[in-house]
Amino acid sequence: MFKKLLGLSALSLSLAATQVQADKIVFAIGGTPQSLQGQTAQEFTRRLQERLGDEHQVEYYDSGQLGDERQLIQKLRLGTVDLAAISSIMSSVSPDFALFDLPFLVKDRAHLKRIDQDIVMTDLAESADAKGLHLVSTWENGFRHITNSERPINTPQDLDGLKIRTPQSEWRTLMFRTWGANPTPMAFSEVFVGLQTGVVDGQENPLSNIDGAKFQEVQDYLSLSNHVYSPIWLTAGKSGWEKLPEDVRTAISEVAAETQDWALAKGTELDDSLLSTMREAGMEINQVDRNAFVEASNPVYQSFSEKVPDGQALVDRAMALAEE
Ligand code: EAX
Repeated sequence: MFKKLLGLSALSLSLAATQVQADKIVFAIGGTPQSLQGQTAQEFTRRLQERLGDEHQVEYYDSGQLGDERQLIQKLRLGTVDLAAISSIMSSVSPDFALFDLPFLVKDRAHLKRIDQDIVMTDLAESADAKGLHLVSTWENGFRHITNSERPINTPQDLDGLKIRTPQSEWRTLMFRTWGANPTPMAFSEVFVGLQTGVVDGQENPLSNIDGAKFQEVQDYLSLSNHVYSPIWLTAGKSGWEKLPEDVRTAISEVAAETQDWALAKGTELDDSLLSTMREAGMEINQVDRNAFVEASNPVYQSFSEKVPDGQALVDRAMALAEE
């Protein structure tokens, strides 16, 4: 009798254990909680948890606690992380994502939404799929600007010799090398100390990432360049995604799409309000000479059309979507 009971409870315990494991959805980002990607990820987590109810538990980690974006991609493929937000380094997964590393291509958020619908969720999602990743939704990192500790950047010549930290993306380093800077790729979590100790002179990020990581405390100049619009993709590992129950996949996809609208609206609002935050922090702010930068950017477009299969066609399609 006792033996039987013991056997039963051991069985139900192990069943419960598998169940808890199967129903946990691990979600991680590299950014800080205050950044737009952090706020978006929290909003998504809250909405998804509400939608899924008690049977599933969304476990959320930020600030690179589960690894930087490069490591998160590995973990998505291994299935130890279910969902992650991946930004600029998607171009290292598949080069067509470097479409977002073409300077001044994305005009505004309305243009972005059309590119998302007609190019990202079709062509780029297919490329990601071939590399073992499932693209769930395009969220916002934001329009990027340049900060540094030496001087205002007006033209590419002003970048001459400056060590500018970039994400670990060969396209972003190409862009900054083309403009005359000395690009230094490193993980986001190392940037504050890099700027503080002078290992690098500057960096480039959207205002919400700058504020989220408090770069204004260690940088004197903010040059508004809007050089690229940087999306952040909610991504799953392909095989992990296929193993999720269908209702969970639907819930994730629908909640992620709603969260995209939230993120774009929030991004618009932050672009405005964070300028005052930067000014109040004592940064000297200027607008770059956009035409000078556009003129200096041709080699990046050239390289994209040479190196990326159907690259020129992608650029033409993206540009045509600006007109609507
Ligand atoms: O979490 O590495 C970067 O600069 C990216 O903007 C990243 O998304 C920050």
